Parts: sequence; structure tokens; C-alpha cells
Amino acid sequence: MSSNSGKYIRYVLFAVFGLAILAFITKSSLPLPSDYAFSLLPETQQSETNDKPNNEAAAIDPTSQTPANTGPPPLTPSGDRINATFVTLARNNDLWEIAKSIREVEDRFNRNYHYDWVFLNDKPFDEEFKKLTSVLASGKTHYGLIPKEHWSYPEWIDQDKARAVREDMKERKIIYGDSESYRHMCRYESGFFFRHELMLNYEYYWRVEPSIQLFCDISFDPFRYMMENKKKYSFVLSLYEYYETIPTLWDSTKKFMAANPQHIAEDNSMGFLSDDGGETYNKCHFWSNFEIGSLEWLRSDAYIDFFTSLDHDGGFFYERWGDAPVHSIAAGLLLNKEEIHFFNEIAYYHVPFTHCPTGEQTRLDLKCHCNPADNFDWKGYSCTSRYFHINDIPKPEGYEKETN
Ligand SMILES: Nc1nc2c(ncn2[C@@H]2O[C@H](COP(=O)(O)OP(=O)(O)OP(=O)(O)O)[C@@H](O)[C@H]2O)c(=O)[nH]1
Ligand SMILES: *[C@@H]1O[C@H](CO)[C@@H](O)[C@H](O)[C@H]1NC(C)=O
Ligand SMILES: [Mg+2]
Repeated sequence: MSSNSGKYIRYVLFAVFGLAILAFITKSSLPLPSDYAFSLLPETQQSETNDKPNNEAAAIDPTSQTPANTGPPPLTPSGDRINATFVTLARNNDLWEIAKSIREVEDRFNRNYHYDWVFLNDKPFDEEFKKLTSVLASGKTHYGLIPKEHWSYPEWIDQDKARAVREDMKERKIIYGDSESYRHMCRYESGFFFRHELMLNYEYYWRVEPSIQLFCDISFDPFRYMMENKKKYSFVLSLYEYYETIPTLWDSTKKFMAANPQHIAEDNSMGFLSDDGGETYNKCHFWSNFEIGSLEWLRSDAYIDFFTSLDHDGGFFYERWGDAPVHSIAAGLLLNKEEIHFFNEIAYYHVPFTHCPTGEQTRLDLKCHCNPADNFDWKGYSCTSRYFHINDIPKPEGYEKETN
């Protein structure tokens, strides 16, 4: 044995003795008053969390170390909110799925910002829906009924013809092809949600659908990013549309372009939408179940004229035009390229696709729990490479490694 072993034994005995005393104290001590446990929480969590905007409470010192087991680390302090809201179109029976989405948004971002949330529905929301969602959302919540004129057939639509199309699409097993309500939904999201009276109170929106997931902390304010960088539309996932749902959408688009050259942006993203200089549509679109965008842009003459022109052509009912290709074509043609933004940092899932940020350091910094192998961005059916290509910007760091 070495000469150190005696010392070593003394240390061990000392440690064992110390632990025994500690165990005794813990066991015999009186229950702690619950206030004591509460006082261990960081100050921000003591404030009335449901009660609405409180920027002082959200101003966490980002340099301070978070003690272990006292909750998630502080995110970037909020500062002032900009003029923006979350917006969700939902039915009463979407409650449990939208509840999950609200939790994701709140836990990853909005608990530090308290942005408002607008809920829209073609039927009145019931008390159960309002009760739970108003508690889950940390900002003010507003519930809007969609006016009949925005969720019904325009007079120029032949409803018999529309019905025949639905029956035909049902036989051809086209997804949602037989659904009438899905068509009203797509038309509403294409042309009306941004002009609902509740939405007139805001300049930017972030669309949230039921059952989505956010895998990373959002450590900055995407609304503010949009405003400060003059972005009008943003996305996290892009892909090709089912041709059967939009066979004449591009014909209608070309007709609009010819009649309204004044609305077409000079530095547009035609290269994202077409492989032959605008002759045909390549079916690329931004997936609109996630969107952060400018309401002022959607309310502009250019966008409204585009929607109105498409609406008169009837494809929302005679085909099954989705709001995703409609928004995407509008963004691609009416906006300059630099006004469309890709949010690599916002990790997102809506069945069946995942956007998991490219770049290991980004994922670690944001405490992401998505598997990078699930990232759809660089797979064959995504259009996101094309976005990088036409904008002539480098792919995020880590791209080479993660696509090999
Ligand atoms: N109020 C109302 N909301 C609807 C209706 N149909 C769909 N929605 C909402 O519109 C959005 C899009 O509908 P989804 O059913 O999610 O359509 P999708 O994303 O193409 O398809 P999924 O893969 O099923 O999610 C969601 O926020 C729905 O809650 C409807 O008839 N009434
Ligand atoms: C937010 O924007 C809307 C639409 O432009 C405007 O009517 C409203 O006054 C703005 N609200 C604030 C607080 O600036
Ligand atoms: Mg959905």
C-alpha cells in the first residue's frame, strides 16, 4: 500500500459520515412551506403568467447563469412587441389539437413576448374552446366569426358543376378532393383572413395550425426580424403541389400577369416557380400551414387584385386550389426576392414533414430535439434548394456534412 492510503481511508470515512448526517436532517426536517419552493423559481415565473403583457417581467438578464432545476434557461429579453398577432383558423372540435400547438408556441417563444392570438371560425366558438385557449395563450385572445360572404359560393360559381367536380375527385381519390368545407377553407385562407375585422388591428401575422410541433427554442422575435429586415413573407418548408388540384392555376396566373404588369415585381422569384421562364409552373410552393408574413402586403392592391382575378376564374371550386400555391405564387411574383425569408432557426413539424435546422451548432444552441435526419429541406421533394439557388445565397453551415 502507498503512503497515501491512510489519508484516503480517512476521507472516505469522513464522506460517509457526512452523508449519513445529511440523510438524517433531510428525513426529519419539517415539510417546507410551499412559499419556499416558490421563492426558488426565477422571478419571472412568480408573476401572474396569465395576465397579459408584462414586459418588465420578461426582461431577463441573459448573462446571468440559470441555477440547475429552476426551469428552462432565459430566452432573449422581449423589449417591446411589434404590431403583430398569431392567427388560427379552427373548428370547435379542433380544440385538443390546437391546444397542443399553443403550448408549443408558448413554451418555445411566446411566454416571453405575450403576442396576441386571433382565432377565426365559420361557426361561433363555444365556451369550452374559449376557456382553454385563453388560458394557454399568454397574450390577449380574440375570437372572430367569419362573415357569411367570406365562406360561401360567390354568385358566379355554378354549384352543380362544383359538385360534379367533387364527385369526380372522390373517385380519383384526390386528397380532400371531395370536401366542400376544405375548399371554403382554402379560399378563405387565400383571400379573406387578413381582412377579418380583428386582423385589421395588426401589421404582421403568424399562422398556427392544429397539431404542429416546434423543436427548438426561438431565441429571437421573428416578427421583429420581419419588420426590421423588410420581409413580407416567410417559410420553413417548401414542396411540390399535387398537379390534380391545380391544373389551370398557372393559366389563370399568366392571364393575371398579362393584364397587370404593374403588379409584377422587377426582381421577382419566377425561377422558384417555373423552370422555363414562366411558361409552365413547376408546382413549387411554400407550405402555408406555417407562415409569418405582412398583413399590409396581403391587403395591398397587388395581392387583392391577384386573389380577385383567381377567384373569378373559379378554380377554388372547379378544381381544388390550395392557399399554399396561391400565397406562394403571389409572393414569388408580386414581391422582390429579398422580401421572402427562410427561417432555418424555426424547427417545425406538421404531418408529414419536418424542418429541423441545418447546422449542429444551431441545433445545440437552441436546444433542439429534432433528428436532423428527418429534415426535409434537402430531400428530392423539397423546393428549398431552389430558393437558395435563385437567391444566390449559401446554404446554411453544415449543409455539406448533413447531405452526404
Ligand atoms: N373553422 C373551420 N376551420 C377549418 C375548417 N377546415 C379546416 N379548418 C382549419 O383550417 C386549417 C387547415 O385545415 P387542415 O385540416 O389542417 O388542412 P391541412 O393542413 O391541409 O391537412 P391536415 O394534414 O389534415 O392538417 C386548420 O387550422 C384547420 O383547423 C372548417 O371547415 N372550419
Ligand atoms: C397596428 O396596425 C394596424 C394596421 O395598420 C393599425 O390600425 C393599428 O393602429 C396599429 N396598432 C398600433 C398599436 O400601432
Ligand atoms: Mg393542417
